[in-house]
This record gives sequence, structure tokens and C-alpha cells, in this order.
Amino acid sequence: SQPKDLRLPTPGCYADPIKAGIDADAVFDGMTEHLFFSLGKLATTASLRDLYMALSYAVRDRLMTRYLASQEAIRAKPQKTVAYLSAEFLIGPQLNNNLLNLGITKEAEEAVGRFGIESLSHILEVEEEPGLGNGGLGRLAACYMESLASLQVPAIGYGIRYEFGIFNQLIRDGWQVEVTDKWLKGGWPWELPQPDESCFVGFGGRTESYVDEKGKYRSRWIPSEHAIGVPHDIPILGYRVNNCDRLRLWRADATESFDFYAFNIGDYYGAVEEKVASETISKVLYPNDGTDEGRRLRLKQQHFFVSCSLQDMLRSLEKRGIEVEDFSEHWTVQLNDTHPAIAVAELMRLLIDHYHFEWEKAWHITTSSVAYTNHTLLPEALEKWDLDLFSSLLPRHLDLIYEINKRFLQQVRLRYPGNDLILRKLSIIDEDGCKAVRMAHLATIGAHHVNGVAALHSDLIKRQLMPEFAELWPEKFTNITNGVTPRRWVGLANPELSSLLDKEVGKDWITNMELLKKLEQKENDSGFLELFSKTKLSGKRKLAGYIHRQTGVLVDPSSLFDVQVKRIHQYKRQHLNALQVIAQYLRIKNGVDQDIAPRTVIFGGKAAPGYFMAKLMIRFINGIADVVNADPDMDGRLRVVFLPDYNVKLGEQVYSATDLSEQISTAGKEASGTGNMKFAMNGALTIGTLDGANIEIRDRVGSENFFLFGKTESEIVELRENQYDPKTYISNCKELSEALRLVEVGHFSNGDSELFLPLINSLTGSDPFFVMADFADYLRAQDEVNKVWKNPQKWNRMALLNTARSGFFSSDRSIKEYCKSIWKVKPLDVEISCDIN
Ligand code: Z15
Repeated sequence: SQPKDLRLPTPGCYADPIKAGIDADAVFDGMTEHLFFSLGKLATTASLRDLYMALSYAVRDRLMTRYLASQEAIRAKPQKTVAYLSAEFLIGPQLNNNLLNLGITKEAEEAVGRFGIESLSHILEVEEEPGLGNGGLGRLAACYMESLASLQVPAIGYGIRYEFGIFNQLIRDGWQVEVTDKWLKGGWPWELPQPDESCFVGFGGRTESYVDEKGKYRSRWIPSEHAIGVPHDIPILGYRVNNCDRLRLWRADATESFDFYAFNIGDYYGAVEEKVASETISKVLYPNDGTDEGRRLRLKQQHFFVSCSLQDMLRSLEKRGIEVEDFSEHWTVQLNDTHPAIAVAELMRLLIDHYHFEWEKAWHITTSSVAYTNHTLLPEALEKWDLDLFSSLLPRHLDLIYEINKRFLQQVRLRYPGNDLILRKLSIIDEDGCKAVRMAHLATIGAHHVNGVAALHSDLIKRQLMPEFAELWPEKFTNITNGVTPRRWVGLANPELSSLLDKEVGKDWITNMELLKKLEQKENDSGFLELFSKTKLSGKRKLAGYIHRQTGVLVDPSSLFDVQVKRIHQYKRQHLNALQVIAQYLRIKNGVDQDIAPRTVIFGGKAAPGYFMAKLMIRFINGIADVVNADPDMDGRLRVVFLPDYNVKLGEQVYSATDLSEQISTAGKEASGTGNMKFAMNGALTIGTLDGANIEIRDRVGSENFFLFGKTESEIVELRENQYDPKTYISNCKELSEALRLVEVGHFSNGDSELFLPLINSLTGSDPFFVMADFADYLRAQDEVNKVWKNPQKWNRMALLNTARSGFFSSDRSIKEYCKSIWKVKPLDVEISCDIN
């Protein structure tokens, strides 16, 4: 017989389900048991790592009640679930987040204290973070999963369990060195393998026609290779609710751990190679952020996780006795960029070839389930697959894509008779040059909604990226401005600010960020501003200690902390910042530094291993740092730091310690940005261009509380169309030409005048990202920063108003918009039924 009730595991059930079994005694007992039974250790011999594992297991136990109750709730009361498909989930450390969301941080602190640990932070430091993403896109997926759970929305995140995540970054002689990220090596306690729910995925081979038992002609795919996807589930608990959603990441295994037939006929090495090939699929994350590589293995990864995920969704309907016909009433499938866009063809294939639906029916199901988020306009990021590669890996999918395209173009012909140009522009197949499948077109045709990630970006999708699609389907295109979760990015990242906010506006701000508006009343309260700035100073002290330990550089916590942390990319323009640093350095050297505020300029971020210019930018920053930091003339007025290995954990340290947030991309290039939001919430002022979500941040915090500079998107377009010449900007700005000159003579490269030449040539030659055009205005805005810094009361007021007005950028707001306008999903209450007997 089936057990009906969910029973709480030991130690029993308390009246308040949230507190069930999670007082300090229970956490301590749980740790003791896990030390003994799961880790084979006695409390007396346990290492810090053992204690980390024991606490994690004890916390995980307490998630399980909620996790299983959440699955039970949806079974008992079927309603639509979000399936968030993403090749990346950059979830960061789990222990502290789970403690916060369970509400047992204090209890855990007390429990570890009984093992002789002075501070919970020592335990938290042990955790390896899963770097299963590159940057903004992967972190957004993680924030969205957390908000979905906190808003009690049934959801599953589907992705890949890479064995190696984004590389660890070392800096050697100023250069980036990449080191394999072995995040699983010590055992990672937050995942639950579910081998019973494995799926088969095919690759390669051919398609064939056959006549079915009813005499009907059908097609089928005979793949030449297979892999097995083994789900590894990570529970995602909402904040102080019982809802615990799931992140289901697929690991690729060989179909047989060994091909025994091949073994028997003597092809021992062939058999081993086959196994190695299938297990390579989930081996490593591609370390590109915003550049398409077009590699075969990458397409394999995409099809692998998408196919497993769709099979999983279909299977769950069958298990619950729901008709596959009703798929779109039970699943809403969100494509995080085009990485999972093969889902459009794969769902069609499963519905037609496996479930024998007619085309029209299958297409209706597909297009009423799938929606697509675009994250970039950069042409180098838009995924295209060569037809040869595509057909050799996914021949059946290519047939289906041709059919989708044929029917779509027929519709276009009816709308625009005789217009062949528009057919070429809209076709899924790119016929210019090497023929290729355009994944953004497949996603757009297969989706009921296409959204951009900030107002400007969504507007540019319609005006520049896909004007023909937008004219064809105006109602399909929409905007959902990105957001970030306040639990991690304020609650965990800034505990001191959090307790000040608790006292001032009440504890509910963390789930209702609009409550922070109340802080506006304090803008002229110098006592409160003092308290507010003390939380910042405390964050800066901690970061200064970290910087010293990591880099050996001593920085002054009372200086202005000016921070640019994000992936290194020419469009993000870290070199613009670096050149500005050189100009400040020259001012101090030349004794024209009266107004310069003492500054610590901090950079952090990884470069794609194959992106030469980005790696040179890192070398450039470190070259400047070496000279500036060694120069006694700087006299504490300027310090430059490159923080190695920027990741989620380091981000948590950085946002709370920043005075000035650098958001200086070329207008029109940064789709949204999300770091910009984390800084603003934590009371940093932004120096930024009118790009991505910066525009909306400025609109909300007030233009008087934002340091604006630079050309607008339309001015950039105009410059580009009118033979932009960076040289005129260089000769018109003495500080710029002198800074460039100093680089050219090798001042930041021990006299080597070759090292930075490619960078200089790019800037003085074509300057594709308009660094020269924006330099003078950037310097002007930096002077404004210096001026305001001299008036701490004013600075603190502006900073407070940034925090007070940043509520809109909570991912709770973004997710509510997705739920209402795209997914049509509702929250679901999860109750924990208590049954002690
Ligand atoms: C990525 O991190 C982003 C876009 C991409 O197309 C890829 Cl492949 C990776 C970023 C955007 O650059 C950033 O502006 C945005 O905030 C983020 O996605 C989340 O939408």
C-alpha cells in the first residue's frame, strides 16, 4: 500500500511547520549523527570540512520535508509548472542561503559553537561553489529559481551537471591563467542523484520512412550513438515558505558502462572510446560569455539536456495520468537564450514520432508552451549551426526544421506577396555564405513570447535585431527587465545593512523591496546616514583584509572604493576605466591633484580563454597596478587592484564594500546588466552610460543620484554611420593623448613598447566600442564623483536613496511579471502534514 501522509523524519513535529525540527539542539543532533553515520567521524576528530559536510547534510535533511511536500502538492492539485531551460545555473554557495531561507542561521551558529567553532563563517568558507555558468545569464537563472520558490511558484530548472565548471582564474606575471574547476572533488552535499529517472538521448545516424501498423507513412530517426542522462537534483528552498522547487541537472553516462559486444569481438579500445565519448558530453562548461563557438560538442550538450528535460516533462504527465495533449496546461517552457532552442524541434519530434500527433496538433502544443528570452544583440553571440554539422548530429531535427520553415515562409508569402528579400531575412536557414541554422529564428517562430531583458534592449530587439519578425508579430515581443534576489544580494551579502533595514523599515523588506521606499524619510537624518555609512565602512574593512591576503596590496578602507566586476569584454570597456586611472595617476604625478579623492580602483572578472584582447586587458590593468602601487608619489591617493577569480562568493564580499559602481559599456551593447542592480541595492552610486538597465536604475533612483556620461545609443549609431574617427577625439583631449602616450612608451610594461600595442592600435584605429569618443565625458563624470565624495553627507544621502529606490530590481518583481504576462502560472501553497505516531 502507498504511504499517504508525509511524515516528518526525526526528531518530530512542532506546531510551527517552519520551525519543525530546526532548533539548535536538532541541528546539533543532526550534525552529530551525520558525522558518525554519513562521514564516519567522531566529533573529536572532525575537521572543519567534516563539520561543513555534517551541517550541510543536517540542513539538507530539513529541506527534504519541504521538497517532497512540494512535489506532493502539485500531484494532489495539478497546475502549471515552470520549466526553466538553461545551459547555465550559477547558483553559488548553498549552505548559507538555505540557512537564511529556513530561518535557522542563529541555530546553526549555536550548533557549530558546540563543536568549538567560533564563527559560522569558518564553516561557510569551506564550501566549493558550483561554477556552472559564465556570468550574468547563468546567475540570472539562479536568482530566478530562488524567486520562483520564494513566490511559491511550482518550477523546475533544467540544465547540465558539468563535471568542470568555469575555470578558476590565477594571475601570473599579470596574465590570466586558467585552472580546471574540480568542484566535485570533495563530494558536494547538495545534490541528489536520481538514476531511476534517467533518460536516453540519441545523436547522429539517419532518418528513414516506414509504414506503421495503420498503413500510415511515418519518419523515424535511427541514431548512431546514445547517451544516458542521469538527473542530479538540487533542492531550491523559498524564503520562509514550505515551497522547495528543484534544479534538475543532467549528467551524461555511457549507455553501457562497456560495450560488451565490441569487447567480445575484440574491439576493446573502440568500446572504451565510445564510453568516453558519451561521458564527455557533460564534462565541461564552455567558458564563453556572449560569443558563439559553433562547436559540435556544444550542440551535443544542448540537445542532450533539452531532450532529457522534455522527456522528463512528458513522463511526469504520464505518471500523473494527464493526457499529453494537455501538455501546455501543465508546463510552460522558458528558453534562457537560444542555448536550449533545439527544444522547439525536439518537442515536435517527440510529439510526432513518439506520440504520433498530427503536425498541426504538435505545433499547437509546442507554440503554446514555449517562450524565449533573448539576452544579447551582439552578432558574435547569436548562435548559428552549419548545416553539415547540424545534419550529421541531428538529422531528424533538421528535417523538422525544414518543415517548420516551409510552413512559416508560406505564411510570410501570403502577408508579403512577391517580397523575396523578407523571406531571406526571416528564414530559419541563413543562405548568405555557408548555410546555417539560425537558432534565434527557430526560437522566435516556435515561441508564443519573445522578451528582452531591459527596456532599451527589448526596444532594440524590435528595431534592430528582428524588425521583420516584430512587424509580423508585434504582440509576441515584450520586455521583462531583469532582477536579482535580495535574499542573497542583500541578506547574505550585507548582513549589517540587512539588520539596519530590519530595524528601520521592518523585516518584510526582504520579500517586499518596495518597503525600502520608507528610507527616503531618512535622507536628511544625519544620525541615520552615519549608521548607514558605517555598514559600508565595515564591508570595506572586510574586503580590504581579503585584498591584502589575496594580492598583498594594502588598501585604505576610508578611500573611495571604485569597483568594476564583470566578465572582461571590449564592449564592457574595462580599458576605458584603466585609461582613466592613468589620467588620474598623471594628475597626481604632475601635481594637479587638488580635487582628487583618495581612491581604490578594484577590477575583477574572467576573460574567455580564447579571447586575446580580453586577456590583454587583464594584463594591462595589472601593468598599471604594478606601477601605481609602487609609486611613493601616489601617497595613498590611488591604488589599483585586480581581484583574481571573481565568482559568486567573492561578489558577496564586493557589493557591500563598494562606493562607486562602474557600468560603462558602450550604449546599446549591454543587454541589461545585473551587477549594476546589486550595487545599487547595497548603496553604491553608479557611474554609467545610458545602456541596458542602467537607464531604468537612473530613472528610479533619480538622475541627481547617478553619475551619467557618454554617448547615447542613437548618437553611437550616428557616429558609426558617419565614419567615426577616434583620432579626432584623441587630439581634442590632452589627458587622453598623454595617457595613451605613456602606454605606448612602455611605462606600464617595464619599457616594453610592444606588449600593449594591439590594445592601443584597436583604440586609435577603428575603436569598435567608442572608448575614445566617451573618454572626455567619462573623466568629467569622474571629477563630479570626486567633488561629491568630499561631501560625505551628500554622498551618503545619494547612496541611501539608491538603496531606498532599488526595490524594482528585485527578481521577485521580474518573476511576477513573467508569471502574469508570459507563463500564466499561479502560486501553490505547500503544507507540511504532521503525523507523529
Ligand atoms: C550572458 O551572460 C549574457 C548574454 C548572453 O547572450 C550570453 Cl551568451 C551570456 C548576459 C548579458 O550580457 C547581460 O547584459 C545580461 O544582464 C545577462 O545576460 C542576463 O540577462
